[in-house]
Amino acid sequence: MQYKLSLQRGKGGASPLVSEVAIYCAPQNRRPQLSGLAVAPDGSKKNGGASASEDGLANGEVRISWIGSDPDDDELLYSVWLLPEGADWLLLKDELKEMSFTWDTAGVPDGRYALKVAASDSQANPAGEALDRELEGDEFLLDNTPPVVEQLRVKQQEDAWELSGCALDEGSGVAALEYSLDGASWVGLSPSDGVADGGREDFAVRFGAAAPGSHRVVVRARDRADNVGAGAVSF
Ligand SMILES: [Ca+2]
Ligand SMILES: [Ca+2]
Ligand SMILES: [Ca+2]
Repeated sequence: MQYKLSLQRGKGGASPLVSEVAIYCAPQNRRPQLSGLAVAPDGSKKNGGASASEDGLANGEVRISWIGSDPDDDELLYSVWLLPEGADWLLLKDELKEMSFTWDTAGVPDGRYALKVAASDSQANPAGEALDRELEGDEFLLDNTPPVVEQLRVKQQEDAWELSGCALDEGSGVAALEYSLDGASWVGLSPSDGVADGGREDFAVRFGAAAPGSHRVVVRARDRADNVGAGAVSF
């Protein structure tokens, strides 16, 4: 900054005198920053064993979180937006002061979605000088539908029994299979192709001779979004 003062003698030839110069300027508002937009659980990613309930989330709840800051330390207000596939952005929540939002997805169709968060420093700046920032996250998969276990059959094979069937999950895919015979503990079940990872997993397992009488075997399947579906067969 530079300034110049032009001084002129007043009437009578008195010499002007400057004793102090003060300059006031308002600092220019700077834009908020946003990073780290995350969605959990994300049905398109392996959960790493952490179930939704361990995050303090109820079934069908999704936690959206981000990190916001402002170089001027302005208080920020956030809004969260949802983009369903093939549609326009919808406002999920605005006027948020916290850097997370728990979204209850009950009733929201399964599918692929994108999210964005916007931060504004309008609380701390006059109208016309407020600035905002938007951050769009990766696409994520919402899957609230449990797998279906079907075509369950038990066949006698010499001195053993063979259980077969399939598990189907159109959303995030089958991630784990287990069975329980007559209410005994759950036993892991390996799908026929060796890896539980697809929209359809066939399986067949043999177990030892059951005692005479009628029996019931339950098979349960978990998808990557931690939804559990089950089927049962009596023999
Ligand atoms: Ca600011
Ligand atoms: Ca599913
Ligand atoms: Ca597979």
